[in-house]
Amino acid sequence: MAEAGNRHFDIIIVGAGFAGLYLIHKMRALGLSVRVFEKGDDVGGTWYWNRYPGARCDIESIDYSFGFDPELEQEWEWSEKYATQPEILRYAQHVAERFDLRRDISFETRVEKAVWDDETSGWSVTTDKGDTLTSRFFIMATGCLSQPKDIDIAGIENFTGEIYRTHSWPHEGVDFAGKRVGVIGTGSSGIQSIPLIAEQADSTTVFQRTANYSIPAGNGPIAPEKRAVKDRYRDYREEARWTRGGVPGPVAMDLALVTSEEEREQRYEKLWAKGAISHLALEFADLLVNLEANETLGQYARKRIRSKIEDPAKADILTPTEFPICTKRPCLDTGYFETFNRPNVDIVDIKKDPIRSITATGVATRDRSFDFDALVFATGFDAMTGALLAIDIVGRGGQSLQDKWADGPASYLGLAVEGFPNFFTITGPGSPSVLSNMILSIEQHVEWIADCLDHMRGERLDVIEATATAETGWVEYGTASSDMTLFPLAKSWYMGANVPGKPRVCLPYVGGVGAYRRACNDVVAQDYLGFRFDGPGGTRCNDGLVRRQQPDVVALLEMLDDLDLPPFESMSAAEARATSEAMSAGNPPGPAVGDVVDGEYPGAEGPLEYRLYRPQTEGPHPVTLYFHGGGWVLGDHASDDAFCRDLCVSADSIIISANYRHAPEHPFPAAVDDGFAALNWVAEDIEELGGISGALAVCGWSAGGNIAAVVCQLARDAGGPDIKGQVLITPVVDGADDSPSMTDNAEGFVLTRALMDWFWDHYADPAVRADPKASPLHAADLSNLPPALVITAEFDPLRDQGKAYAEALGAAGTEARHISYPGQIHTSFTAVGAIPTANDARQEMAAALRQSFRAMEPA
Ligand code: NA7
Repeated sequence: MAEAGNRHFDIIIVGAGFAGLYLIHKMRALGLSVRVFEKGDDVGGTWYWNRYPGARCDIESIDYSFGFDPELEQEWEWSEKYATQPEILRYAQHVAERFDLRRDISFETRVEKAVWDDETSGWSVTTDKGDTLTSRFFIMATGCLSQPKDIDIAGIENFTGEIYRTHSWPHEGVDFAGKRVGVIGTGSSGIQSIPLIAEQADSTTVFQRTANYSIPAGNGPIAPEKRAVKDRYRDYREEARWTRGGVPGPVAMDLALVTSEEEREQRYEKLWAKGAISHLALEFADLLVNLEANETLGQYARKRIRSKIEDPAKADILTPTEFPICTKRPCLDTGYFETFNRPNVDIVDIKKDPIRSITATGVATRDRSFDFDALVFATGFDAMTGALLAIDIVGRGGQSLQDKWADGPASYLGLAVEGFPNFFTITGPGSPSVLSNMILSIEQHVEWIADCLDHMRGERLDVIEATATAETGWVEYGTASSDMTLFPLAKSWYMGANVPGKPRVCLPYVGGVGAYRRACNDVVAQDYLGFRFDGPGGTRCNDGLVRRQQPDVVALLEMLDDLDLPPFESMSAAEARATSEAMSAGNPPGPAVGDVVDGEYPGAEGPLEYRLYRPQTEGPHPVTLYFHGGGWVLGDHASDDAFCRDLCVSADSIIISANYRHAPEHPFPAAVDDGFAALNWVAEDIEELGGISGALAVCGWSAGGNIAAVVCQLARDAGGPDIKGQVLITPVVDGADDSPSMTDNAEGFVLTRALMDWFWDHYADPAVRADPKASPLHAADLSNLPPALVITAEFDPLRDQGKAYAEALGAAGTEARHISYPGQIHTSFTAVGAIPTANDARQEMAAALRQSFRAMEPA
């Protein structure tokens, strides 16, 4: 090897793309010795290999560039909005020269194997040159889209013409003039190269399996406002670090589904004019989570695509329909669809007329045969895991990474793998990687690793390894995050679906770079939570999960944290009501129901409002009387609107949300008296309300759960009305609760202990809190009550009292079921749309109500 005899390094790195380059720079700054192995003969990684015509970045260059060095970012001038491959390669070369990085790189050298050695606490790394070197740390900077997918089309060896692959294009370029060219693949690489190939070639035939969404790049000189970013680059980069995709820009909180068609159209027009994909899916908050919302953008995109293609038959083939927009990487193009208006350019739909094989002279489909002088394959990559698994990496106890990942990649934060000590992956699976501005994500990983190694040195620790608990927790968190989105609906390389036999899991973390960075920082702040260290400084491990709540709950808590609102308990009741109303104003709407009627019912001491939700199905229906949450102080009959709609649809029941008098103006027992009055009114008028006589259940959330539980007891004691079932959602049932859940969740999560105390102080004097009408858990008799479903949340101060109530009901002979939902908080269940991970719980509630009503049907 070139580097005079040194065979041991602190760090061995694979890959001299942007990740490898920055790693050298950072590791050197720590005084560590580094060796990079790179199979190409120069730096640049993906930008070294992908030299096909039209290759460009699809993130604007002002963003897609290093932010670690203020001088570098000022001295480099990008010539266009989206730089071409040669320009980006020149940039990588400039970085290598500026920081004198090449001297630590062995080019044209492929790493074949790396084995962890427990004896020496280090890695032994073998290259294709037959060298074996050792290092303490081994870092994969191999890129996410660097391992080409095998060509899975029969007969390629028969073709006698020229064969080109976009990912390893000849450095000298290709002249297609006078040639008949066939192109297979219409992802980014195909969509970028086809217009330029078609400009030269005699004829171009494109074989398309799946039509793709693409928007016009509108490339050209950098817009003045974007260029002005250089004047505030430091702040701009910092802003980028906390975004979704690593590019600053507006992030809408509003929803496509509640925006008028005209406004949506205008906003989509602007998006198209901007020619950027970084914020496409962020235009509305529901585009990536709701199919119907997504379809509004999909429809718009299809309209724009069709409008460019003259031949309706070609337009039919080229218009994408098979997956929700943005669940496969959307493309940016320059004249792609217009290219098909050339008479010598054709498109073949190989879903309808599949390729049988490559022949000596071209391509044979089921129905036709085509002759070509050249074939171009733009068939993509074995994304994210391909390059990692292409090297035989063997960890502790002889376990290979291939074996460990046989069912899909398991990684802690996409950075480290349990069983593989002192091993890091830059932008590995489980990190935002390909869903982000890659350079920004690379920088974050490199900096995290550098800080970690510095920490280890300071603490005299030699070995770091992710724990199984932390890794499993992160993988589950990643899956829960992607399951909330539409990504799993597409057969995309994000999901591993492009490579036959590859496990189908969402490879990148979908929560965005800001949320991800917060998680990485939280790991460090908690003494490297989930990592085990070993060395002269001792053995240590703070094991645990960095994210214990469900991803949507985490997002909500982080959003509330950012709002930095004063706590409710520091406000007057009026201020708290106003704040609560303002906060729920932008809540996602619930589903459509058949009818919504507002009216008044006779409360205990005068008329009170109610809102009735009627299903779309034909009536009459069973009726569920619902009591809203809000600690007896906040909310009203309309405040849980989305939840009531949802319950109405899924339980196929009329929901009557009855208001009750609130504290402190009307303290205990006003609310429960009104609740009981509402029950009597509904029972009496049930048929006029469109209900089925006798088919009556109650449901309530939080303080409303308290009211629902109490009215069941009052009805039993009064000899009626008859209630068929009760669904109690995180109910308040004990005014004297001091259980572990009260203490564990005292400081969080939305409902704190202090807030619960504040509610009680407004509602009921301590002297009366033990009254079963205030604390139904304290009733002397809990028998003969309606069958109950009690829903509790893991991170709720009220968790243990809800559980205690279900147990006490059961012990007294009342049919009672309790379900505790992991990772949920007090407010999860009624937050329809905002907390999709509580959908299962909502389905359980609806099923319980349906069961209560079914129980009354004759067998
Ligand atoms: P992509 O986006 O994976 O595109 C590959 C294309 O090749 C896509 O249209 C595939 O169709 C098609 N393909 C793959 N295998 C076959 C076979 N066997 N027969 C026919 N067609 C096939 O890769 P790119 O290189 O374009 O882009 C990768 C990323 O690089 C891109 O997202 C940017 O981030 C940069 P399919 O859609 O699977 O039906």
